[in-house]
Amino acid sequence: MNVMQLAARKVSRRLVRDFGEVENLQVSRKGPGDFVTAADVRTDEKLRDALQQARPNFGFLTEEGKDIVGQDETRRWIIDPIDGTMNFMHGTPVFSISIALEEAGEVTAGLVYAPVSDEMFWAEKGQGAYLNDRRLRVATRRHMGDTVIGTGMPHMGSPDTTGYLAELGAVMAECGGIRCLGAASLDLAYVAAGRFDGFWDTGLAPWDIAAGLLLAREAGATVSRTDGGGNPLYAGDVLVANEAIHSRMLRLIRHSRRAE
Ligand code: 2AM
Ligand code: CA
Repeated sequence: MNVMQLAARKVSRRLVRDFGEVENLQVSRKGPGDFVTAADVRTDEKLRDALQQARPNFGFLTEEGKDIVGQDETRRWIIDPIDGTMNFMHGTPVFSISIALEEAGEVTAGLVYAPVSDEMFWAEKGQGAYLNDRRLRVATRRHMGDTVIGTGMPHMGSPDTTGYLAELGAVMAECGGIRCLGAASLDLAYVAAGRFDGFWDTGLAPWDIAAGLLLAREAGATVSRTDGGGNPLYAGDVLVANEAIHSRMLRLIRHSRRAE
């Protein structure tokens, strides 16, 4: 965790400066709705350098680079140098650096660092989740009407917008409010922190959610796929909330699909 936090803080100084000059950044398109900034690539490289120096044998799975198998084939870093790239490009200060450590196929440590607000969300398996020095717990609200629910909206080129709108309609009709941060890692961190009572999204990549899922679990959330099934990490669809809200949201999402 120390190694991970040092790496995140080290690269964040330049990243925040880049964010201040976002108009001057060279941007390139990376498929529909997805953009890569020069800062993204540079941050990825610098993060890998810092982590590799500290743990030379570990591999990598990162959004910007290719997969690298380490000498130690059982350990790898799962990295998103900027989660919330759209926000970053549009001058909205809601983005994060996400770093997770996967050991023998299981994520054992994760951090989500929002450099503009200087919020370091972190968790180690079995040790709880934290925001800076403060222990995190999921919110205890049990009634949908009291909840604020986070979600990720489909972007250009997403395959099933109609299905999503049915889910959104169903959840919207019962919850207190819907929020969309535009950075899945932070949505999950917000559930861990009790700021959101739940979150669901589909079509996510492992680097978007590896650290955030551990944060949510360690804060006491129920974590599943949106059909209620097992580990969302490589499936990319996720439903996270306290047990009561998770169960209600699962039913709402299932019903909306059947009604479609
Ligand atoms: P990114 O910012 O690293 O691309 C937005 O709801 C979430 O979905 C973010 O975590 C974002 O990660 C992720 N995402 C993945 N693919 C995307 C795409 N093609 N367009 C926008 N967001 C995408
Ligand atoms: Ca991402």
